[in-house]
Amino acid sequence: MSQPFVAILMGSDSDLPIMEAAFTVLEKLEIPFEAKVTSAHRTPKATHDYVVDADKRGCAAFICAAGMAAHLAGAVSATTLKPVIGVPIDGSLDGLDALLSTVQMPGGIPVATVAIGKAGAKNAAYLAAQIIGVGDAAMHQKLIDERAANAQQVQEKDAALQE
Ligand code: RP5
Repeated sequence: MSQPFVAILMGSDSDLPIMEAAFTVLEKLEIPFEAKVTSAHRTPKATHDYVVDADKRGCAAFICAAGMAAHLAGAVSATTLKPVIGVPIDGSLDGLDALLSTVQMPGGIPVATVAIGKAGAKNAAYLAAQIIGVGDAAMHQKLIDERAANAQQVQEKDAALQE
């Protein structure tokens, strides 16, 4: 079987500039990923077929970004038992419409919904890394090291402030 990877789905190429924040984190952690523009509404069959295929090829987690009536993460979750992380995109109404569309899933079909926009894109990648880290000691250690480095940065900034 091929190496586990993360699949990043976007409802539109207009979501790409936001989702680049997820690409950066996955690249830093050396996690293979695929990025695909596919829509729950505009290309429902292609979305379904991609998810079924990615699932079979060893996708460890799906990250789905969509704005407005953001049903992509929900549609993906309906198709797979792999973890699905939803990133609401601000396409209208400050992204609140997308947040609610992504988070309000019926029982049994979960979507782990992160913050609206770039902060969410970044955390979606970290959450996918943590999911992989459950069964991968090397990934788990990378995340421990990264948190330690982040903590050290905060302490250094505070130390500079106290001077
Ligand atoms: C959603 O509608 C997409 O995910 C995007 O966030 C939003 C607008 O799409 P475009 O009209 O820019 O293609 O489906």
